[in-house]
Amino acid sequence: MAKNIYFIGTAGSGKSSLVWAFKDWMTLQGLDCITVNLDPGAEFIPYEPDVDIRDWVRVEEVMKEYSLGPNGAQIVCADMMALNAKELADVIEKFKVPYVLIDTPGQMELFSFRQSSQVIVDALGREDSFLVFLSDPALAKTPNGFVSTLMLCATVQFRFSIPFLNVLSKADTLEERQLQQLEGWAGEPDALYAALTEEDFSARNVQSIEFLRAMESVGVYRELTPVSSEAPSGIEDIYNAVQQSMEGGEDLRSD
Ligand SMILES: Nc1nc2c(ncn2[C@@H]2O[C@H](COP(=O)(O)OP(=O)(O)O)[C@@H](O)[C@H]2O)c(=O)[nH]1
Ligand SMILES: [Mg+2]
Repeated sequence: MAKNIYFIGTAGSGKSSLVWAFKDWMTLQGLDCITVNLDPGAEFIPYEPDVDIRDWVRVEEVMKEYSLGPNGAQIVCADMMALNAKELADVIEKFKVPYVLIDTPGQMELFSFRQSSQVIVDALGREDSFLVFLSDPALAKTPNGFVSTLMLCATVQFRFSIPFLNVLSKADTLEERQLQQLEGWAGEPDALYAALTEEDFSARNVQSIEFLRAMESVGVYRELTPVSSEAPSGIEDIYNAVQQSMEGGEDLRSD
């Protein structure tokens, strides 16, 4: 069975770039994979997807056909994808590759909060799925934003209940000092509590601390893996996490 790796994150967090960089890395390692675009509204994709949902569903066409604006059409498209789930699974199956890299819609909620994504995950094989959640440094670099991105990640994890890795995308855009600070917050809740208190003493942050404590106690608080599609860096860490989630973590590379 192929391993399906989903890349999920807020708009512009770097999903498509990471799919491209991951594919590139896999190819260099001699690992066979295909890329799947699940964004029916994608205008530019930095790689040539092997399987493209736009062959079945396109936002511009739905806008014309149903006289809808872009937002309404995106939602209709997200729901229409479920109708093509079986066919999509059949097409992917034919490639007979061990890894399927799946790029999801730009707007995270279209994939995370619509029922159709569950239909797709099931059709492609839930048991063999892995989720890479991208935290955007633009949001994650302040203590309050960091908590927000952890909550988004927790929400996605809660929706899908499949093994996942929380990555900090575009790590190359951060200075070493900032990167270390973020890694500190991720690895050490007390450092984040302290940063939140330092950031501001308002009720808003007291609430963030309470949220964080709750997340810590349910085990959502996990490490954050810095990656960059530009550098590139951290890609192997994603691969290792995927391997570990599979039985025995067997490495398919030739040596
Ligand atoms: N510096 C830097 N920029 C990145 C990286 N990944 C993505 N970007 C840029 O961020 C923007 C959004 O990336 P994209 O992959 O389209 O995000 P998506 O909406 O999540 O698919 C683009 O302008 C990318 O060039 C990265 O690792 N480093
Ligand atoms: Mg994209």
